Amino acid sequence: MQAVQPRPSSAPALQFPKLSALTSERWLVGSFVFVALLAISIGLLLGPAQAYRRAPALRWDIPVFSYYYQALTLHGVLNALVFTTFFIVGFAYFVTQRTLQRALASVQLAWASFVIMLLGVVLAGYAMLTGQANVLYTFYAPMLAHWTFYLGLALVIVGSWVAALVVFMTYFAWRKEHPGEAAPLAVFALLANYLMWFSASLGVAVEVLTMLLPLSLGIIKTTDPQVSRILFWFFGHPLVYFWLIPAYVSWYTMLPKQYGVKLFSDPLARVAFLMIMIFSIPIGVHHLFVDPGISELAKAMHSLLTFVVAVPSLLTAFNIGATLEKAGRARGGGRISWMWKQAWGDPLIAAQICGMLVFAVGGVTGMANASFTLNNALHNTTWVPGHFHTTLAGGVFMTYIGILYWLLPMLRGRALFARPLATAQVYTWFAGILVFGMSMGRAGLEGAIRRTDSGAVGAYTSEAAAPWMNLSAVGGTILLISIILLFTVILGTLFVSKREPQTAAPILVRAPDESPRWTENWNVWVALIIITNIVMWGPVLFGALNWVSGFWSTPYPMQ
Ligand code: HAS
Repeated sequence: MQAVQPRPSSAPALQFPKLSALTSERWLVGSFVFVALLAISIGLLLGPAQAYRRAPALRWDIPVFSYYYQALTLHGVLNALVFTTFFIVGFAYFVTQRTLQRALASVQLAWASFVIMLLGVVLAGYAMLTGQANVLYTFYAPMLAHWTFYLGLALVIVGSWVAALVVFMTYFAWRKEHPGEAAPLAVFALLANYLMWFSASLGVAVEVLTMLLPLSLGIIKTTDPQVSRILFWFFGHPLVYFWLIPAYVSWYTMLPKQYGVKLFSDPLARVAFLMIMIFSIPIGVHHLFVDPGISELAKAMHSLLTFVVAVPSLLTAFNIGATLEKAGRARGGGRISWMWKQAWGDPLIAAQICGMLVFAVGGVTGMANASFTLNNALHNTTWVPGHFHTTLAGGVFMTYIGILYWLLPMLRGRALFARPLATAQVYTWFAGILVFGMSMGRAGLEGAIRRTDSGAVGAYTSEAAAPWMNLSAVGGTILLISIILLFTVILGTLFVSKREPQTAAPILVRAPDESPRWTENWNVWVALIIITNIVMWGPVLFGALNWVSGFWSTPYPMQ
């Protein structure tokens, strides 16, 4: 195992080397990352606790959060909503400044986004910790939470919109001064991500503001769970690509820089990001395949487009695979041996490559979900958590770990603490998430139902599923070890390791000459997003509305 030696940077570290800009960057990005880490310090630990709770051989109750659904809600919301959003917004600010080589267009607005999001987390956290929001991270009706939960999450989203505005403003200011130049790939990808995120989150905003919040405040007494689910999944699927794109930014623009090689194809990468942006929203009915109120035609169309949205990931596998081949060959590898000539001993790189390998497993399970017929057997089984632990907690989170391992030292001006420990952390996560994800998947094939308190005393787990649920607890234990290592490395980097001022971030700064400018026709993309979603979602929503008793309500009474 050989670590990659830092290479001299061809681009200057930062064109605005004013101390004030760097200091404000450290505080701003550091604050986002801090809240993100705080969220996962609770959220991650609840993961193994869930695995123990559901393993028939253990049936161990979580001592603090005795109610299964409270712990599951905290686990999902803190990891999948709070950690991700804070991490992505902070990362996007950092990448925008560094690649465009200019300060953010409005530091005040950037701080406003932080304050709004933080207020949101406090409100939602209050509801979850006091057991008044046991509605899971997919919080549609008919389950109902305390109003602070909905208001809190709405504020997190509004804060992220403000953050998107800041990034767009910074890009437009840069664009004025660089009319003929393609935007750096990392910023291009983040703009696509924010555009998709803004469009998608309109669905959940409508759901929260017109249904869940008024309901929880007692302003309305009935609602329509089917419409609520439709509006949620308009947002819920693109949400997963909101998590994925920053990981792809790392693979496309940081990994090549860390290796000192050129990305195989910049134009192909841009096409992949555009495809994700356009096709990630009009496919969300694949979460509703078993819902009776939606037409077969809509289900078939959304199933078809779900396969289309896998194409940019296949393009990514090709593009990044070819880039890794270059890197492996540069390290002495041959036609096949480039694969094991990767920098397996470097935690920053190993985290990303191991993430890709787990993601490939998760991708295949996603394709199985997308099949209308297979989905009937897989939906609501533990196969689905198996899928998203290999995509989100595997591919995406492992890449975020790789990012954290260079970002934290830079923000703190200290070296990464105990590199061998960091490398061990990467491999324990890799092993743990594979064992956990695959055993959950297999238990699902044996009929284990997700989101049931199957660990409760007296609960029944089928004999066929039990060994796999027990194995998932073994995965959870390996992950627990990895979590302890992760926080040891993080705390050591923040407070213990030696001071080592760093300013050069491993990001490709300039777009290569072959970068196409047409990919930045944002008006065209916005028009396409609107048209595809009217065509794909319009009939679904129209068909679900209750034309007799009022659009947003059914005679379904809510407590
Ligand atoms: Fe998914 C449910 C379909 C991707 C997350 N998904 C979920 C849920 C979550 C989630 C959280 O069609 C559960 C929601 C809930 O709680 O109910 N998903 C897909 C499909 C894809 C997909 C087709 N999902 C993701 C990603 C996620 C994520 C990404 C998070 C980040 N998913 C579904 C469906 C459901 C679903 C249904 C509903 C299930 C149900 O019934 O409830 C695709 O986008 C996946 C494409 C990916 C690939 C893999 C490409 C491989 C790459 C790595 C290459 C490796 C290299 C390394 C280069 C085709 C890019 C080489 C290295 C060497 C050294 C050689």
